[in-house]
Amino acid sequence: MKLYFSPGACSLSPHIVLSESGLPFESETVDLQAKKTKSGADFRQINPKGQVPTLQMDDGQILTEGAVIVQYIADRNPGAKLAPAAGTPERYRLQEWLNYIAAEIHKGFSPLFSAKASEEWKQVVRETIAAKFDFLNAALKGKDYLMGSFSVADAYLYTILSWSDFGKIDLAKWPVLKAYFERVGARPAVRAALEAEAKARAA
Ligand SMILES: N[C@@H](CCC(=O)N[C@@H](CS)C(=O)NCC(=O)O)C(=O)O
Repeated sequence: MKLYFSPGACSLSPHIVLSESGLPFESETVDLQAKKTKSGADFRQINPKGQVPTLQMDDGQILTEGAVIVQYIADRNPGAKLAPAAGTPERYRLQEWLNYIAAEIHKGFSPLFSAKASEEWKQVVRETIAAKFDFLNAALKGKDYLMGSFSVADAYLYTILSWSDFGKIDLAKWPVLKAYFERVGARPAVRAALEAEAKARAA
């Protein structure tokens, strides 16, 4: 498996999952502006969407869309228990979370990264995100992780929450969510992925 990633981007989610899985993998950074990989390849030839995360699977095929990539990785090592077995009701619960994180939270943040978005619009975006954080804060009450035990959905939500400071959203307003963010961030495999991305950023 090979992960194409950009340090700190949403590709951190599968990077965490690879780290949690204990599976061997390769990785390469992508310059998202230039659409070039670190080794100089034209990234659009690898993924015509020009987006990370992008995963080269064991059979050489390219897989895109973070919510799907993390499930592929989890299914490569069921023993790591990163996702319930396919076809079970619990797997649909996981997919319910992954789709919510992708469609509502992840893409909800996008305007906060846009140089073209006005400060007025960004404030509207922050209010929309705040309502979703109210929901997450309530949903996580009494739970360590979204599914009870750690799953790929936590890797994804952690990644998006890590953008809060940049987006000028103070997580302290949601104490349960903040404690959850710190809990996920303290996991050794998560720390390892963060360190690998910091090193890649510095290289
Ligand atoms: N639908 C994709 C979206 C991925 C995405 O938004 N990737 C961003 C980084 S977080 C990206 O590659 N942006 C560069 C671009 O869109 O040109 C997914 O869920 O994986």
